[in-house]
Amino acid sequence: MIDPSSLALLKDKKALVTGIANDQSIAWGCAKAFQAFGAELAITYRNEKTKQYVDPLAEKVGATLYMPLDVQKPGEMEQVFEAVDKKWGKLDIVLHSIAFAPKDDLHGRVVDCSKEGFLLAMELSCWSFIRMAKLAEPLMKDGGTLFTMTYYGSQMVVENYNIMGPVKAALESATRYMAAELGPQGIRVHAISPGPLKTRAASGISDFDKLLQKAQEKAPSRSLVSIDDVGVAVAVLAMNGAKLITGDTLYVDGGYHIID
Ligand code: 0WD
Repeated sequence: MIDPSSLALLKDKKALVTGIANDQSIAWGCAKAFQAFGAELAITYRNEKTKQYVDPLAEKVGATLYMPLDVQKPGEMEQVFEAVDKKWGKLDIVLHSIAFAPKDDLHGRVVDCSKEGFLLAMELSCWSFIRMAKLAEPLMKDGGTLFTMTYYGSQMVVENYNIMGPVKAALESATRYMAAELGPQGIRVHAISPGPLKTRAASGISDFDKLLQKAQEKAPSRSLVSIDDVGVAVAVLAMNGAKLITGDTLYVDGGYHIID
């Protein structure tokens, strides 16, 4: 018989999960999987408005730390990492699942985007991951794993993805550089590229239903991905057994990206 505790492959690991907006969020799928494999969780919510949707979720997974984090607010990220340090004195896993672009810039051509919109999208969706890695580094004393969420629109021109394409391309490149820089300390850095999922963030993209339909028809699996599919894949990569995988963009898309 299998001893269930032998399956707790993230036992004793401390994980910080950011970017849960509600129970549809990709970050929620990851939090559930981390917890199922035995990790202890710190969870952040964006602000008082979104807190009500995240409260029951943080409770469900028994989050030890529960704090606000708006990556645009100066000092708030530092406070989160200080609290983690105080509580645990170490950190094993960080999940960055945050993206933002102003509506006008997201809905227009890349050629037309404003400087302010471009810089804000880059700051919140890309630089915030770099900053998170910087703050996590001293806490990842036994090595660790940093994750961010990206999308295929970084590699190919996906209709309506617009300005987020170049932003995600920068995020994937930052992932490679940080993986090279932090690798000697046993810190791995992954960009996860899920297929389209109907979340709050996705509702900002025009004709998203068309994207879902195309994904289902074209992917070799002929199925859409769920947040649980993404969560389990991410959790597996956080396990010690995956210690030599780093720096890649890993697709959880039913194989969509290999098909012409
Ligand atoms: O199809 C999709 N949904 C895909 C999403 C496919 C591939 C990748 N992704 C990416 C997104 O680009 C993003 O990086 O996954 C990540 C998570 O997105 P999600 O799970 O699809 O969307 P959602 O549930 O809306 O979570 C994104 C959250 C925000 O939600 P709200 O609605 O509260 O803005 O990103 C967070 C926030 O929780 N967020 C921020 N968190 C802290 N500070 C900030 C911020 N300034 N801005 C957004």
